[in-house]
Amino acid sequence: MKCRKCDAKAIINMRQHKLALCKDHYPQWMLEQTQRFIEKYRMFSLQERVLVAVSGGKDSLSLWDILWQLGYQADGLYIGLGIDGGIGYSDESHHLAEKFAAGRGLRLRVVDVLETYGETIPEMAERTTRGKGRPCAVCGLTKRHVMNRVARDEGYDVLVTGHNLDDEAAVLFANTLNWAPGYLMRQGPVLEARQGMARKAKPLCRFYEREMVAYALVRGIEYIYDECPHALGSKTIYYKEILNKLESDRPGAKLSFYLSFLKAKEDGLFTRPQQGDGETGASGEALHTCPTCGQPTSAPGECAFCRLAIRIS
Ligand code: Q46
Ligand code: ZN
Ligand code: ZN
Repeated sequence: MKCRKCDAKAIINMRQHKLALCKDHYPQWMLEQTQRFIEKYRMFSLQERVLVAVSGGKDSLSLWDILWQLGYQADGLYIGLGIDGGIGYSDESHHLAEKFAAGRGLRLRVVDVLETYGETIPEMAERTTRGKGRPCAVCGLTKRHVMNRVARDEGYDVLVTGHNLDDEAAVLFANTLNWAPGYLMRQGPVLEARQGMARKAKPLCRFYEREMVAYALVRGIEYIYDECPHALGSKTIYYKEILNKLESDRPGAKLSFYLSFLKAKEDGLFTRPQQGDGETGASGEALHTCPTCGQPTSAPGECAFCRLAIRIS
């Protein structure tokens, strides 16, 4: 198959866009599309300071690469979770993130959870679930807390993550199965800044996972291939498999599921219940401020993270 824009061999065929592109035109198209989404959803401007949450995986490193090429002021944030899983997962992902930043002269901020809070994520999970649960709940809570803290303390205007369309469609699917109105209301390409928290944006939310893999490969980005060992058997992976089946029968199904949701939201399908003047949390409840860390929390008193973490400093 030939590239739509020149005679060279296409490296990717995007059936949902009826578009095949070569190794030169594909990355260029990704840059143009990302810029278009940044503007369309009013994510951030060239004058704003952007913090990219970097895991060492293909999505976050590709996102950082795209923003760097587009001329945004984007620093990276790597959070050392202390996950080994027999493959040295955290060490390897940290090494790749450092290498990526050094190769482009970019600034990578690093927060090591063990150094900062005295325990790795698996240790925190072991203590709090007595070895019974997955570390993902503790991990998600910690990552959100650290990202918000660094964005606020270091004066970033926006925090961006590398969630792609497959991630967003799987989350949407889960939230729809549960009819979780608070989460549905907050899902989207941008979440505005609120009560001491930076704006959040997902510039890759309209790109398929396979498009992200192709971008990383064509740009020669070295990323960690292995998933976090704790992701195995997760519900998200199960939902992704279901959506992949749907997509293979109906190319474009995932994109249309996500875009139709955004359109329905825009048309007012989900409206916020009256809550007075205050901010509300994921389930529509009023927000309070944690007296220890100053981040918003849904109940009065310390937030879930401060209740979880042992403080060593
Ligand atoms: S890193 Fe953390 Fe994920 Fe690993 S422990 Fe679970 S939440 S699976 S995105
Ligand atoms: Zn071409
Ligand atoms: Zn707190």
